[in-house]
Amino acid sequence: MLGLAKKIFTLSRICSAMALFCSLFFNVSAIEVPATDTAPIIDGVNNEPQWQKSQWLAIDQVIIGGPLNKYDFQGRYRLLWGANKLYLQAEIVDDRLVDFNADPLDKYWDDDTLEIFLDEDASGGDHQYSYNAFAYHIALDNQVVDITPQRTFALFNDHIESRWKRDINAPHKIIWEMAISLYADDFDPAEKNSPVGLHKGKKIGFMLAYCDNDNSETREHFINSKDVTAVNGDKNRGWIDASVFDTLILGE
Ligand SMILES: [Ca+2]
Ligand SMILES: [Ca+2]
Ligand SMILES: [Ca+2]
Ligand SMILES: [Ca+2]
Repeated sequence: MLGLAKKIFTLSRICSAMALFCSLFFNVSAIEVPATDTAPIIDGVNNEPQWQKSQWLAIDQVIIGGPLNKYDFQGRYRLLWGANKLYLQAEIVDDRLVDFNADPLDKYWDDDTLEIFLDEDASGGDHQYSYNAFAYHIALDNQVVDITPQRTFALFNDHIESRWKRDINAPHKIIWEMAISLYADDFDPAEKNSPVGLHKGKKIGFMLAYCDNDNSETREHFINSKDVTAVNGDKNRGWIDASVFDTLILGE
């Protein structure tokens, strides 16, 4: 028994020493999310003091499209958690906001859309046609869409409360705020599902991206919070494989 404990201890020490190497080699990183006792108001206005607890993180990795200029797109985000919700505030600069496809279930990825990748138990793995993880697309009308196991598109509006507003001092800048409920991989739209409870130390798979279209039939850029290793030349892996997400750790 002692021998086994020692082996586990030794293994954990090796893993700790390897953590930096692993994080560099596999491009996996952990983000600590501060807790808040007071829920921010989801109104697209950045005036709650609790946001100051959280560091801004960049949305700056071009996954689809050519080089970006700063007028075309800039983005950053920060996170808080509390009361069994994950709170997201994103600051987006986009020269033209478009919603060409009015039907929220029609080619929603070709309109300006914030995309939240969430893997409630940080399991990683394939989630393209399962609820092992979600790839929520939040449209400019605040509707939330993902693909179902039946390979159809469906609304998940009760999973995410979302509001955005233009900054009156910088009209191309918007503040987008969300309160997100997390659902486990046993989610079943035919049943009544309860959101998962959150606690300090919980790990959650997460990434954030923006689909930017301004003038085109299909989106012009897809910009991610994380660089993703390409498979067969394709970096757009988040909607298929939760193993490419970052890991959130819920903190104090
Ligand atoms: Ca607010
Ligand atoms: Ca743009
Ligand atoms: Ca999962
Ligand atoms: Ca746009």
